[in-house]
Amino acid sequence: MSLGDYTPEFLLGLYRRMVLIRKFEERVKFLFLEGIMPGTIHQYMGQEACAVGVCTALRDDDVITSTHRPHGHCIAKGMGVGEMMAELFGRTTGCCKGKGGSMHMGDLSRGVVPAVAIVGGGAPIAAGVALAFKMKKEKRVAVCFTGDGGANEGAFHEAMNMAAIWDLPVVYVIENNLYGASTPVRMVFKTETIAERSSAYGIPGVTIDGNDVLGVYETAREAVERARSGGGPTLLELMTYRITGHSRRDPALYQPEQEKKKALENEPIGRFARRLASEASATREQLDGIDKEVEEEVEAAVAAAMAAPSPRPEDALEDLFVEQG
Ligand SMILES: Cc1ncc(C[n+]2csc(CCOP(=O)(O)OP(=O)(O)O)c2C)c(N)n1
Ligand SMILES: [Mg+2]
Repeated sequence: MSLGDYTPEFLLGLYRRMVLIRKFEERVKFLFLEGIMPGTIHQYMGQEACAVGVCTALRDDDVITSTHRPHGHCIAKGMGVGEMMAELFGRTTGCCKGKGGSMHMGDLSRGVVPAVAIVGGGAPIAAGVALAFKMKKEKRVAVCFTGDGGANEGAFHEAMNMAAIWDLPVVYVIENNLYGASTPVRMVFKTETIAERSSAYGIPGVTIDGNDVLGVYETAREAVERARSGGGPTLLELMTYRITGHSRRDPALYQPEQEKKKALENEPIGRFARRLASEASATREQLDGIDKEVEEEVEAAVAAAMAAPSPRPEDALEDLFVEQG
């Protein structure tokens, strides 16, 4: 479909959410490098179209599982940057009251299962969430985000097989950013694509451009509708690129210069902005206005997080168990 098939509000909404992820990540990177923010971090720059495209195809009551690289998924599913920034600072106003940090970011009220940093670990959890929806006859959908590395984990295959035989309402999204940490995908996959493995489970699978936010949205919408209407799981491989290191101190010297240069030209936000402007769906001033608003939102989140209290030692044992009603 062309841009003309969508309202300007919808298109600018996609743009805004991608920019919010990028500006959040860029600010966080500097806070870390300045030594102001504790812990370690895996950042999402360059992959924004994957999270935003997929999550825009979801309802608020649908549920996602995430990875060690969760910030983009959380923002795309509707979590606020305030509760996320506070979580990164380890403050009580954070989404996990400051006890989870980057790699356990999540908020069930927004449909985000707190992230699991075990590579591939979200796959069986998403199958379980989808099985619960099916057993309760709720028309809700689970989405598992994972990386190319996650797709080579044993748990991933078990989950895919179970999801397939039980026609579970789940979509498996592989963000193929060409590297698992520093390992290039070509060294660890014998197949041309990862999606072609879907035939082994008897489910549909497709590989698409993961830096085209509208294309991701449209393909995800089909997969989500198939899942919601009882058609079972889909394997969706999104081709993308991490335009930052694997974790915060990684200079990514293993990424060839030419490859990085091409990836920067193809990064999803600039690409979508150019398309919006050239097809007259938005003016440069509108886009600049959004960029500025988003910067202010992120700055306000930093200020609020830094002013918030840290958890008390005596609170350490709270929130460990959930009472079942
Ligand atoms: C089971 C397991 N093995 C190894 C690690 C260490 N580790 C963290 S991220 C990562 C690479 C994951 O690559 P991929 O799934 O492609 O995700 P990306 O980092 O590219 O987003 C590794 C090996 C881990 N967290 N869990
Ligand atoms: Mg990867």
